[in-house]
Amino acid sequence: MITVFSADHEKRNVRTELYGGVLVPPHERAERARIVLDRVQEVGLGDVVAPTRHGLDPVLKVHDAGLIEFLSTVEDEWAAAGYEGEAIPTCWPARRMVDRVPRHVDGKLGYYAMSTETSIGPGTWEAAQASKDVALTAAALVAGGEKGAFGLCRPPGHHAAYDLYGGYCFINNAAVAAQHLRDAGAGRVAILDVDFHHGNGTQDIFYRRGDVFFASLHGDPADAFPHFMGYADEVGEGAGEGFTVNYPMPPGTAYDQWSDALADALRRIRAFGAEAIVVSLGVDTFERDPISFFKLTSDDFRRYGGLIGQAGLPTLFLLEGGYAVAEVGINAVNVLSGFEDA
Ligand code: 5XA
Ligand code: ZN
Repeated sequence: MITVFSADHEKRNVRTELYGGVLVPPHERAERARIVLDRVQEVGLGDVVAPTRHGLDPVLKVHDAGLIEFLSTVEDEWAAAGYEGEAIPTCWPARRMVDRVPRHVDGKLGYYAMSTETSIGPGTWEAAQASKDVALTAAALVAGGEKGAFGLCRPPGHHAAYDLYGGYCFINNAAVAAQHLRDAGAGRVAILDVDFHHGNGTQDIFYRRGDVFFASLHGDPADAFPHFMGYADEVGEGAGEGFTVNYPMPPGTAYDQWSDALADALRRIRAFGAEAIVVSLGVDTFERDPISFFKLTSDDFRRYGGLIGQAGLPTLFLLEGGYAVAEVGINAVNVLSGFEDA
């Protein structure tokens, strides 16, 4: 399987994450991508290639132009405001307030952010663009006939909604890639989100569409980020009704229960008639992940890669979360190896 990777992910190198009321070094850090790449090479998964540049047109097919303009200017606006630290929102358009984009950068941050852990610093926007180029280049490989491809994306994407960033995400790589597969001729595309956290951004983007099916297996939002989306009764709306399926699961969930949900999601994807699958591959379902509460083992990742492979569809894997740094490479590549061996 070919891996697409860009060293430009290193340009996102923020120092802070607001976590537990303290500014800590980010869980989502460059070391993660280096370790996954090392593991890809160690097991000889296949060639590693650089992405080609795709510009912003594919991004604007699934995101609000206002969000993209904000992301492309916020680093300069924050510096011009004279602040010492990294850009973190402090104020939101909460219930009964006004839906209007403010002039000041503090207001814009609150308008476009869904959460506060995602500090922005110099190089964040460049890294986010490189990450979507990784996703698009890998999507083009699948559209061109590869059975599988791996986009080693960093920063991740699945929390980025039509007009929101957060949860370490800026551009929704899976959404951009799924749209690319549609535009390249796939009539129906499925997105399978196996990250521990609900893919609220991806759900938001496709919620009213019947051509892209979205399935997400995740920690119950009553107990887990993103808290305000991902319940089982969210099933899509209008033309999209019936094309979103959520599998929220409780603390302590292990492979038996989790893989039952995966089998059901794959059954639904087959029934939908998907011609390709985009997998939002977060490995923060791992038993020792520091910010999650599922109990998958490293062997379980290989097992479920095999289940995805048995679906027999062209499949694009895009890296999302996973913060047990010592095992992030083993776990992500176990999924890919399991898929290849199916
Ligand atoms: O998949 N999403 C993540 O891993 C980010 C979670 C951020 C929690 N504050
Ligand atoms: Zn996650």
